[in-house]
Amino acid sequence: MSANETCCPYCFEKGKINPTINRVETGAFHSYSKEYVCFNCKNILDRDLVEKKNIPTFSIGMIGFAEQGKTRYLQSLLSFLGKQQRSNDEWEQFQVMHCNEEARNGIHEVNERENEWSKAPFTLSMFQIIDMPYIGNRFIKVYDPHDGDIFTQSLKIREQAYYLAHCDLILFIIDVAKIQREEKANENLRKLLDILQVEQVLPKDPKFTIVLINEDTDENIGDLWSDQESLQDPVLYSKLEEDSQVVKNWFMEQNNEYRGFANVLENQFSSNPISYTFLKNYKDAGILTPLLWALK
Ligand SMILES: Nc1nc2c(ncn2[C@@H]2O[C@H](COP(=O)(O)OP(=O)(O)O)[C@@H](O)[C@H]2O)c(=O)[nH]1
Ligand SMILES: [Mg+2]
Ligand SMILES: [Zn+2]
Repeated sequence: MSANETCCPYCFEKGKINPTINRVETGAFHSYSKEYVCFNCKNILDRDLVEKKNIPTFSIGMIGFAEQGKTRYLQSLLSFLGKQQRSNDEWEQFQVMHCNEEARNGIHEVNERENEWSKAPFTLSMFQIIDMPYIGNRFIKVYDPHDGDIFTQSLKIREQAYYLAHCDLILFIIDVAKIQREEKANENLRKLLDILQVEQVLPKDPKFTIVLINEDTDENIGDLWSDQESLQDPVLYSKLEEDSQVVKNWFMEQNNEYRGFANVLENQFSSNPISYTFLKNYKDAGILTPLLWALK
């Protein structure tokens, strides 16, 4: 892709996107607004995304069975970042800027714009983080599927999870308490690995983060954030890896099926180490761990 080309975050077509200049009438006055519209899917693209090529973009694709917390995780991440921006004691310069309606409203419903693309099987939430400790500036795109059942069926994965191929990080959300109550849980996990293999919907060498959620527990599995004085603790990164290993071991001890799943994921799908994180509630800083891990 050449420097003046853009990869549309909605339809993934690459090309040069020229601005449209619109005359805006306000009473007796008028002004001009500049807008970028994708030549293929006609979605309006955030101006910064097109113009500020020097800010790196990072894409996150959600995987997880229905009702496991994918959408809730994303909503919680956005509200956590919003809270960080409002608090004035930590992350002083930090800002989060929403680049589309979906990110702004935290809504994750079918896009209602009148175009072909509105039938897309996922919601894209785009935002820009500015002066985040450790990370700096980034555009973040998060792809969240509408239909939670896509990850149990070959055809659906092929037709609907194509966004995964364009992601830098695959975020696998597993609600541990919930999945254990499901009859077909182990079978579904195994099936998913098979489908991912056959359908080849993953990017070449993805980063994976497994987010294990259990709101019912009193246990602390991994304690990355519990003794964290501040989010700016300089030793945070050195603890990330350690913590991930603790969570991974715990996960693999739960049952043999999980052990097999973790091993296959590690051996077949990525040469990057797979990171694990444990979340007891959606409000604490643990929600950030996958971002810190992925963007370091
Ligand atoms: N999306 C969402 N789900 C919530 C929220 N609070 C509780 N939940 C529950 O969290 C569970 C996971 O929902 P969701 O994230 O939509 O699952 P998904 O199918 O993996 O996207 C469901 O049982 C929801 O009812 C919230 O604020 N947003
Ligand atoms: Mg959802
Ligand atoms: Zn497009």
